Amino acid sequence: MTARLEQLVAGRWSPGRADALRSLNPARPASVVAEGGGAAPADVDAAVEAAAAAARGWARTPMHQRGAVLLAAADLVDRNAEAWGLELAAEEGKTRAEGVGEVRRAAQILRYYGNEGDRQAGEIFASPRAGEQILVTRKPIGVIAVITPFNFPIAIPAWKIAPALVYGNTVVWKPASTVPLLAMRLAQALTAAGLPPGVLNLVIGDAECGTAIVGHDGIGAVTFTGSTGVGRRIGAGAAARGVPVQAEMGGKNAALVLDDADLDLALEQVMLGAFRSTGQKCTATSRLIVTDGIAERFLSALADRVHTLAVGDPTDDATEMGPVISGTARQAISAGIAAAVAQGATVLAGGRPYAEGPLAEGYFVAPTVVELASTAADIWRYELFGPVLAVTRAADAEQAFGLANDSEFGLSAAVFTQDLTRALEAVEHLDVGVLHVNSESAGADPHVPFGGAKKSGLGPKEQGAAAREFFTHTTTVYLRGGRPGA
Ligand code: UN1
Repeated sequence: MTARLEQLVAGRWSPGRADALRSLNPARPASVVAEGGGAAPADVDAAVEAAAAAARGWARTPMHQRGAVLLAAADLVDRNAEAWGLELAAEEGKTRAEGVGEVRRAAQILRYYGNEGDRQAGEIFASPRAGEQILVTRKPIGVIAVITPFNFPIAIPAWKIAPALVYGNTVVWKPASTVPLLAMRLAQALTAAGLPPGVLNLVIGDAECGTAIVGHDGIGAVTFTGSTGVGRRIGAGAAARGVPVQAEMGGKNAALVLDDADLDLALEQVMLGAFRSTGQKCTATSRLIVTDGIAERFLSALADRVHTLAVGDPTDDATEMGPVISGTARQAISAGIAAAVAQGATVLAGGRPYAEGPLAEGYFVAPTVVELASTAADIWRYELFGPVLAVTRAADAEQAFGLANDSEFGLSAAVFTQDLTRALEAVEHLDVGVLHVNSESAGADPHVPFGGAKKSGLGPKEQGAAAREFFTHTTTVYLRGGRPGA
């Protein structure tokens, strides 16, 4: 059954005034998941106006009360986890188990920020002057533009919208147009939880609609997760207008399997890092560096495991990996694999398109492992955002660290070793925003900073206390009593 795609502006749900948008099931593209009018420029204007009109009242609402709305929404999201997780699998293509897990994760994020009122709200410093204290208080920015990607259709929106709201901002949110149903689910939960009209506005539209939002005069800050190209364009445009930006962009994340690793553990974790969510995570493992002592053994076990990975309809419980998001994505990833082979890579597993049957009809890409002839290959540098792992060998740990750092990106990495000294060297040498020791390169908890080093991101990090940096500004108050000498 096709869901009705609607916009939420000023507390009212209605179809947008632009051409119809539809989201498809990437495993069976003939089946339409949601359909309805996309957002037109007039819808964007109305959404920004509504958010601006709601800003003052929401900013004055006590933080505990704002948090209570998030906590109530978290309960609703949790209660619907099974149903919405299944919808997520059908609309985005990750497996049902991952879909349900993601919906629960969204609830966990809402809960974390829902409790923000119980935490420290600012700081007090001593003053060099008698009778004075210096307070640093936090205030909301105003209207935040939230632009979210397809790959975590409910968790990433939650981790941007929840802090934006709890710190007193209002929001105009544009999700990826491939996943409108899950966006509507989150907005429905927040509305049903008691969010006042206009505090959250959902506009679902094309890239032009996104450009209209981030370039709108009424926007006070932009938070974005998505491709490097789009993130940099948003950053440049916003900087020219003096608008702060938080952009979470590319990764080319390495897993390093060193000679002393527990190979069974490393194999299981590399599989998860590379192929969960069909490799469509900015934190996915897309490069694998193995040291010579274990290279043969590890790569042959990896190829065997990849060959048996169950690829299919993500709503089927036996499936371990679903499709990629679209035909365009399938084509770009397949072209990336072909280019790697043309540049001398050896295919250890996968590598070929599905020629017939349901896997050829859906947007499926075979889980693929290629061993590179040289790290000059494009696949070593450019993110494919799909189930493709590029492998190279290193003589020792030191060379492995150097190879891992050989990237303009520095989002996450995973290192597998049982040697504490090596693990500490990895912490020191690897230039990344998130480092996993003996676990896969993806995964992030809501109470700690998330974001990349080098060119993976712009602006303050996300999550935990880091989110407060972005979603508030400070007022430094030199506070003295009114009576002279007192
Ligand atoms: C995770 O590693 O679980 O777009 C989260 C992404 C990241 C989130 C990754 N911003 O994939």
